[in-house]
Amino acid sequence: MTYTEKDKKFKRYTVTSALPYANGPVHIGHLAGVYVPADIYVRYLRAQGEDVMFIGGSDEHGVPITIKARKEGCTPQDIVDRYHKIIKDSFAELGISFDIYSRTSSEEHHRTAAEYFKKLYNEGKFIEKTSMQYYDEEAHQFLADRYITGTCPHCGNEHAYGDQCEACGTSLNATDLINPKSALSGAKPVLRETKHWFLPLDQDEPWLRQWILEGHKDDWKTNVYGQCKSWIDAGLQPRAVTRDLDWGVKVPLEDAEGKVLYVWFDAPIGYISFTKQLKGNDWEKWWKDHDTKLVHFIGKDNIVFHCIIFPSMLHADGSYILPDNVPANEFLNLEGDKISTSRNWAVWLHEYLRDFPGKQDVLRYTLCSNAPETKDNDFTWKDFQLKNNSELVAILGNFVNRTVVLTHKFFEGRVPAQGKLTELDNDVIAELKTFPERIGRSIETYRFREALAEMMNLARLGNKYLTETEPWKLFKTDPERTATALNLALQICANLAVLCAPFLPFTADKMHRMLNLQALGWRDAGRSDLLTEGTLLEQPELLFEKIEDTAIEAQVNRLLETKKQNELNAWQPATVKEKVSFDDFGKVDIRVGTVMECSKVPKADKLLQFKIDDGMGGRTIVSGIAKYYPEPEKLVGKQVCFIANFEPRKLKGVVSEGMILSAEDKDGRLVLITPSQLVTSGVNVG
Ligand code: B3M
Ligand code: ZN
Repeated sequence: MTYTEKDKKFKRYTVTSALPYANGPVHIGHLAGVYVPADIYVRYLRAQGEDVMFIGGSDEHGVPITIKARKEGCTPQDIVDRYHKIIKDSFAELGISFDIYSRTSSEEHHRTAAEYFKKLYNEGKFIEKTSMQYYDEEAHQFLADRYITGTCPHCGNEHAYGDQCEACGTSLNATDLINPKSALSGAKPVLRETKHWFLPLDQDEPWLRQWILEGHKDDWKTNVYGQCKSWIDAGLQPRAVTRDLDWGVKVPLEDAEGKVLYVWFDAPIGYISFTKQLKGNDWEKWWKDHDTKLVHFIGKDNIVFHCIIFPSMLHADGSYILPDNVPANEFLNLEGDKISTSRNWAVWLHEYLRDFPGKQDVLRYTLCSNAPETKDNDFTWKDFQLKNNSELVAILGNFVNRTVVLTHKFFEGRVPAQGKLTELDNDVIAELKTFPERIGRSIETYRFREALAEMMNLARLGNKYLTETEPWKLFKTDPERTATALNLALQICANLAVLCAPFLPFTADKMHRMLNLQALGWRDAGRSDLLTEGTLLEQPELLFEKIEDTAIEAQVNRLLETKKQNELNAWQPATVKEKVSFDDFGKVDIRVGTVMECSKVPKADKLLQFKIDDGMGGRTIVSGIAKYYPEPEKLVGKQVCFIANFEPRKLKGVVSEGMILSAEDKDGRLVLITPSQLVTSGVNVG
């Protein structure tokens, strides 16, 4: 029995988390937005004794996967096999407690998705339409979704995709793009006729309006509700659910050669097909019984698919329940910049687990306490370190450690007796009682940051109680009072072991072991007799360790390196300057000279001073290339090009009579321009 149900008591919960595309590993943005909150939610419900099905899996279709395979010269199956394993293993290691983590390339999924389509087709739920689609005549292929790029008609972004502009978030049709270009060959695509099946979303508008805009005004998050409202108000359009591609679930019709289901049609059916894959399970009760509460955890870019398109598919079938809530989060940025797989600007889960072994809960804690619940948020490594050192170590770890250490010191590790209670004790006991409901209410309303903060407040209460009772000072004079104080402190520890479990499951396990605590439910929490007198505790074990600056610097340096690399990759030749006439060009007198002497200009680290044989008695030229030629004497005898009629200038006290030409490479390095064969000093260049 949970705390916030108004009129309806559900018998069970089906909780889904967005299926990550298996074209890359999972990063902290995915975790903070979807998997950490979903896992907290289901762990909490299980602790409440609820019947829960937590579904996850890899989304293994869609154009990004085939594009990646093409780039790497392997098959799409190779790509999804590789990333499905990395994703699945890293989720398991982080303690994301799926009941099943499957994949959309599985046979059961293909069968389920094809049958789903076939049923709607047979019942006449689709419109069949022949339309003009972009086709690449060089690659002999239709260009669905990301196979086509161009300029976004809404914001002018030149790299928008055929299905979406990532700069402004608008979802697009390929034919909306200005200057469309094939991502396969770069060619300008042509329009060709092709037949597809469309879900007539325009006909769904009345019930969607009623169900979402009237029915969920108060319980759906404002960002989710707002997006739905603007979609519906803008007028829904029929949406194609098939594509001309060869990677995906084949369209189960005879006249559909070379066509597959649109990835956003098949992927959400994955939630259903994965439920079916759990053996010995009556899958239908999780999807068709109105006493089941369906909740989808997703990121904000998936809202329309989970609130409008998938519900329309479920509604078209007619036998399914609809989601009760879709608590979508905003985005998490990394060190002030948008997380990006292609720019490698991310903290990858599998790399975190490698670099910080045993610290799963630190990441879970940081991501939850900073989750982008109502607005985009930023992850920084400094903040990660701070949250660990001054919250987990200093508040929660410190309280539990002090309590267990003192119990060992004064009572041989056995839970001491609770004697006469003081007013302070009674206040603490009364306050303790309020935590399970407060935390539970926040979780049930998808306010996970608030819930986590409340849990930490209980640890703060524990620390305050220890500070006020000072059991370490009391033992000599008042062993009985010491016993009571430590007993109560231990009861707070036991409560923390239960209440921190949804957020910090590894820490909760450690605490259960250390306190010799049997498995307890959420409803047991709040009590001050969870540990019985005389129970022998295990040796104290530190719950968290300080994270040193060096570990943080290593991560920050890796990101700086990535940034540098990205800048190099993004390099493009400068735009060509305005045209000049032959006569104008002729005004610049460029010549070849031979280096006679070369040395650093004293007190100017950037400058080299050249003595050049210019065939006219020699001249001095100063050039700002010292950084790139650390041994200037080695330039003697080399030939360089210089501007002979450059206005003389004084640089650091030396008069420079010309300018030596060099090329600036993309990393900013300057390289001298030199003739390919020796020529006479002083000849013209032109
Ligand atoms: N794979 C999109 C995404 O990762 C997609 C989610 C599918 S959920 C059915 O953003
Ligand atoms: Zn745009």
